[in-house]
Amino acid sequence: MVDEYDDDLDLSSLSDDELVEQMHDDLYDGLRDEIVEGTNILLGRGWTASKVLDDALVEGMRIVGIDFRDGILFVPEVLMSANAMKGGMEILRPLLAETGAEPIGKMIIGTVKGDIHDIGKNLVAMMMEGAGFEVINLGIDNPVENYLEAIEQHKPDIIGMSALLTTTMPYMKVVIDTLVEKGMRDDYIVLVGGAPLNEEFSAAIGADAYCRDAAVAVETAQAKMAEKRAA
Ligand code: B1M
Repeated sequence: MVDEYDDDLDLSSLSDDELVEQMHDDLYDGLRDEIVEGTNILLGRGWTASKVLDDALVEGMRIVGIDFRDGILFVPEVLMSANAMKGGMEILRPLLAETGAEPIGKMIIGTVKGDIHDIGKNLVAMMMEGAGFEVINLGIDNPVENYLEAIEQHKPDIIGMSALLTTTMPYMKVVIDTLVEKGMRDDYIVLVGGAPLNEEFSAAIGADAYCRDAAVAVETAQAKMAEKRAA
C-alpha cells in the first residue's frame, strides 16, 4: 500500500518544505531518479543551486550519516544514497560553476590514499569552480605520487586534500612531509578538509589551513591567494 503510494507520488504537487523532506527520504532510500527530479523541480521554482545543495542534498546526507554511524544503515545502502546525491550534484555542478571570470587560481584536489569518500571533496571542487578557480580533481585513494605528478603537470597554486577516516587523515602528513623533503612546500598553499579533521590537526601536520566545509574552503582559498599575490 505504501509502495503504491510512493510510486504514484507526484513530486511537483508537493510544497517546497514537503518536497525537501521527501528528498531527504529519497536520498536515504538511494532513489537517484527522484533526487534528480526533485532537484530540477526546486530549481524550476527559483531556488538557487546552493540552496538546493545545502537544504535538500547536504542535509539529507547528514541524516544518512547519523544512521550509518548508529548501525541502522550499512555500506551498500549508503553507497546508493551517495549515488543518488551525485545525481543531484551533477545537475547543480554547471550552475555552481557558472562564472565568466578568468580563473583566479588553480587547485588540485584529491582524497588521500586508502580513502574512497568523495562527495565532500567533489563539493569543494564544485564550489571552488563556482568561485572562479580552475580545479583539477584527482579523485580518490591518492598516494603521494599522484599529487607530485599533478603538481608537475598542472603547476597549481593550491593543493587540496580530503580525508574522511581517522585512519587515512595521517596520510596528509606524508604528502606534506614529502613536499618539505623536496624543498617544494613553500611554493604551494596546502588546504585540508574532511569530517574528522580540525584546526589543531591541520597545524600539527603543517598545512596552511583546515576548511570546515566547502564555503570555508572557498573563502580560505581566496584569502590565501590574496596573501600570496600581495607577497
Ligand atoms: Co564512510 N565513514 N566508510 N562511506 N561515510 C564515514 C566517514 C563515518 C564517519 C561514518 C560513521 O561511522 N559515522 C565513518 C568514519 C569513522 C572514522 O574514521 N572515525 C565511515 C566509515 C567507518 C567507513 C568505512 C570504513 C565503513 C566500512 O567499510 N565498514 C568505509 C571506508 C571506505 C574507505 O574509504 N576505505 C566507508 C565507506 C563509505 C561508502 C563507500 C559507503 C560511502 C562513500 C561514498 C562516496 O563518497 N562516494 C560512505 C559515506 C557516504 C559516509 C558518510 C555517511 C557521509 C560522508 C559524506 O559524503 N558526507 C560518513 C558519515 C559522516 O561524515 N557523517 C561516513 C557529506 C559531505 C558533504 O560531507 O564529506 O564531511 P564531508 O565534506 C565536507 C567537509 O568535510 C569539507 O567540505 C565538505 C563539503 O562541505 N571537506 C573538505 C571535505 N573534504 C574537504 C577537502 C578540502 C576542504 C574541505 O580541501 C581543501
